[in-house]
Amino acid sequence: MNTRRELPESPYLAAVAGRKPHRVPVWMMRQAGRSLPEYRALRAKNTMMQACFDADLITEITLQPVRRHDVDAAILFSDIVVPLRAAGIALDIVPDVGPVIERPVRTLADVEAITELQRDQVAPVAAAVGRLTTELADVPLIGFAGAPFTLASYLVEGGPSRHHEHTKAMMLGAPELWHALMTALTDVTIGFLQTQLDAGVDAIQVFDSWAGTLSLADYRTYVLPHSARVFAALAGYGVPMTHFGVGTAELLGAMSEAVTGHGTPAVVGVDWRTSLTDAAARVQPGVALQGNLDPVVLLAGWPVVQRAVRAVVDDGRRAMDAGAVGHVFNLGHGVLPATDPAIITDTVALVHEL
Ligand code: 1CP
Repeated sequence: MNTRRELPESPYLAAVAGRKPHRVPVWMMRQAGRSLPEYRALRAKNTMMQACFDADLITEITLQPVRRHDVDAAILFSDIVVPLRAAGIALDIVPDVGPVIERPVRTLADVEAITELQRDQVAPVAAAVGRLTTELADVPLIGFAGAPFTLASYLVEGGPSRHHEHTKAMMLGAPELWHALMTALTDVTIGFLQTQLDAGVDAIQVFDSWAGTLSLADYRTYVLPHSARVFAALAGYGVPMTHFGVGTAELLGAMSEAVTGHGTPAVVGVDWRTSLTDAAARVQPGVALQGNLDPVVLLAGWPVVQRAVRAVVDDGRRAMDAGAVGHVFNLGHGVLPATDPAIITDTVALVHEL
C-alpha cells in the first residue's frame, strides 16, 4: 500500500471529513467526457475502450475538466465495465448506447466464467493514477467502480435497460445464482478499487446508479450485504468513501449503512428528487452529503442555473444544521452531453462565491 499524500488545503477532503472547508467544494459526475470539445476531439481518434486502456489518454481526459472548470476534485476517467473486461467478460462500449455485453450472463456456467480481476490488464489505470497524483498538486483524485448490482444489471440484461427485468427476475427467481453472481462481482469491484487505491487515489466513489429500481426490502436482502462488503474490504485504506445511486430516496438510510461505521469519512450521494435536508434525516450519523443539482437545470439558461445553484447551497447548509457533517456540491447525476461547458465553469465559480 502506498503512503497516501496529504492535501490539507483541499475543501473536498475537509468537507467529507466534517472539517470546515474554506469554500463549498464542487465537482461534477461525468465532468470528464462528452460535454467537452477537447474530449470529443480525442475520442474522434480513439474508441472508448482504447481510451480506457491507455495511460496517456486516461491521464489527459481526467485533467481536462480540472483545467477548464477549477473543480475541487478530479474523477478518474474510466468506466464501470472496465474491470469486467479484465475479469474475462467480452464487452464493448458503443457510442450513444453504453456498455454492450457479448453474451449476457444468465446461468451458473456464465457466472463461473467470471474470473478474478487480472491486475495486469488494468495496469494502464494504475499507471495513470500514479501520474495524475503527481500532476494534480493540490486537487484530490477520486477513483471509482460500479457497485455489484449496477454491474449485474448490465451483465444480465446485456446492455442498458429501462426495467432491468432479466436482472430482477434472476434476483427474485434464482436467489442462489444471484448471490453467486453478486459475490463474483463484489470481488471484481474490490479488486478494481484496490488497484486504484494502491496506485494512490485520494478517495473512492461506488456508483450503484440503478439500485433505485429496487424496493427497500429487496435492496436489503439482495444487494446491501454485497455493497457493504465492498466498503468493509476497503476501509483499511482510510480514504473517504462515497456511495451514490439515482432514484434512491427510499434507500438512502440503507445505502449509508454500507459506507459508515468504518472510521473513515463516509459520503452519500443524493439525486435531485430528494432535498439534502431530507436526506440528512435519512442517513446514518456522521455522513457527509454530495449533490444534488438536477443536471437538466444546466440546459435551462443562466438565470435558472443561478437560482437553482443557490437553492442547493442553501439546502446543503440546512442539511448540515440537520446533522450532515459536510456538503459537497455536485449534480444529482452525471453531466449531460449537450451541456455547454461554459455554464459548468460559471456554475463552479458561483458555488465558490457563495
Ligand atoms: O462515447 C463515449 O465517449 C462514451 C461515453 C462515456 C463516458 C465518457 C461512457 C459510456 N462512459 C464514460 C466515462 C465514465 N463512466 C466515467 C468517467 C468520467 C466522469 O465521471 O467524468 C464514469 C464515472 C463512468 C461511470 C459509469 N458508466 C456509470 C456510473 C455513473 C452514472 O452515470 O450513473 C454508468 C452507469 C456507466 C455505464 C455507461 N458507460 C457509458 C454510458 C453512456 C453508460 C450509461 C449507459 C446507460 O444509460 O445505461
